[in-house]
Amino acid sequence: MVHYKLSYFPIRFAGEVPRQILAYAGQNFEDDRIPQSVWPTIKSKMPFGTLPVLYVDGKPLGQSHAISRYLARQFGINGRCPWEEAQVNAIADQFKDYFNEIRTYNLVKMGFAEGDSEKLYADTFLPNFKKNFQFFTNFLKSSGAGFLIGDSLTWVDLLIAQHTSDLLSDSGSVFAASSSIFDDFPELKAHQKKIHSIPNIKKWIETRPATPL
Ligand SMILES: N[C@@H](CCC(=O)N[C@@H](CS)C(=O)NCC(=O)O)C(=O)O
Repeated sequence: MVHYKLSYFPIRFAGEVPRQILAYAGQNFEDDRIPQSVWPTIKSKMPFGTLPVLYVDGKPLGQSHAISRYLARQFGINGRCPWEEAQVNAIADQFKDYFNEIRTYNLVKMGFAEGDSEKLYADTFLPNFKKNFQFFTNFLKSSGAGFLIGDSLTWVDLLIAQHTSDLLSDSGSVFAASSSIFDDFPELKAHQKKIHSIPNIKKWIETRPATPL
């Protein structure tokens, strides 16, 4: 049997989707949560000097989206054909662009940078949130099955649903925003409920360590 170890900091953020894919697949895996105090001693041993890193029978793989794609392909949630795979990749890349656009806001919310979080919320977060959630809504409408791509779960459903959940703060997130921002995006709210009701995902969310981000 393959041994999976997912090393990341003791937060959800970039480690959470790989963990959820493994949980969805019913895989036993080592949920390795590295304290900040230990990080400087092991940073240089990582493929890109960052976390998360997935170890597959001891072999390391860096970059969160590469990890998610690899695991999703192993467990059948990477899209059902090359076209769907490409669409899944497009959403993942767009999400990365969105996160780059709101990076300063996120850094301030996480306490890693100084700044006026209310101004950043209004000027940086909100316009980018609206722009991107409209894109995601278009994909949901086009699928018609409650998933972003095709008529079954893909890993980008986990990616977007966790972000929605963080914004809605049903997991006590530092990223909690006013729930009224979803007034124009009811499809995304319904999507989050649907994805987080999948039995293995629901169980994971109920039993994972509670963290603020
Ligand atoms: N593009 C990379 C970014 C990785 C990254 O920046 N990880 C952060 C945590 S979210 C990290 O390792 N920070 C510690 C450091 O750079 O020393 C990915 O998605 O895996």
